[in-house]
Amino acid sequence: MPSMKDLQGRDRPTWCPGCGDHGVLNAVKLAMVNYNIEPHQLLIVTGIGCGSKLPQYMWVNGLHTLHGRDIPIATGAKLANHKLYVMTVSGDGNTYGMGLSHLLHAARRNINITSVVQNNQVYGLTKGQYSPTSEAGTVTKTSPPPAGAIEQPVRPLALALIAGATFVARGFAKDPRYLSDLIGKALLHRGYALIDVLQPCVTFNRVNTYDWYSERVYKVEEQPGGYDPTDFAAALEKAQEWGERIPIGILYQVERPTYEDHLPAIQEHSLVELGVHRDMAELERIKQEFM
Ligand SMILES: Cc1ncc(C[n+]2csc(CCOP(=O)(O)OP(=O)(O)O)c2C)c(N)n1
Ligand code: SF4
Ligand SMILES: [Mg+2]
Repeated sequence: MPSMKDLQGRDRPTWCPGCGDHGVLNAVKLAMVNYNIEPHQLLIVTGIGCGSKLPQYMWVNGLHTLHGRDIPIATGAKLANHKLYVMTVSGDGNTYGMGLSHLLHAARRNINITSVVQNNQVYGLTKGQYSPTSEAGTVTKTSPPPAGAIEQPVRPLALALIAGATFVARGFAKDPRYLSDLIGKALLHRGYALIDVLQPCVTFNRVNTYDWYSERVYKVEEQPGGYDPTDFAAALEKAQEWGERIPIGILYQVERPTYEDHLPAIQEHSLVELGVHRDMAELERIKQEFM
């Protein structure tokens, strides 16, 4: 079992003091400790943004890729070595803007990867423009007053559910222990898992602060009468609840065959175990067939 010290990165985070990303980093490490996931067993693929720098600040396999393209690259990595835990970690702009179509296809395929999304409702790295999850009316440099943002926000958990995700959850960066449990369970889950994380950006989002979220969040499993995470209709209702009350926890979890389950070529071995094809004469013969 790795310790928190084993997972310590060489670089110190450059995030602003108080940024919710510090809590997410802690939660990822805690999940690895508590769920016994060694650094060599996990690949974290990220896009571009403040949150996407996360694997640089810990000891793990990390692949920092292109804006919005972390999910297809994670999909390729998973198919090449389906014995690896593969997780994407990126912001709301990256994942629910440019990367949204990839999320929907990963969900319908039920590829066995996990996406953790640091949702701070702004583009943090590029200095605070409004993002796909900014509420209508949000005033930023790119959504000026009096109207502010004129679009309705994306409701990512509802979209993931409709698209076919088999694990849909929300965490809060202020509670890394609770979030780590969601991450650990998502990694062990067989199928596509989305965890939306309420992640305050203390520099550019002065509305959705730690206090703003703390006054609203509640854990679904603690609500009167309990909660059944296999009930799709209930999950869809919770996924759209936003404003006065914001649910966190596992909103939905069911079993369905994964994308990899349907691929005969990787049932016995992962592709990386098969090695490089070295029969040059055979390769030449195949080439000639296409000449
Ligand atoms: C193709 C492309 N378009 C735009 C950008 C500029 N860009 C870099 S980060 C970013 C938004 C980041 O926002 P988010 O994903 O929410 O991450 P945060 O910084 O808030 O963690 C944008 C638009 C880019 N790097 N590449
Ligand atoms: S700009 Fe916002 S999201 Fe980026 S490091 Fe600072 S507080 Fe965090
Ligand atoms: Mg963001």
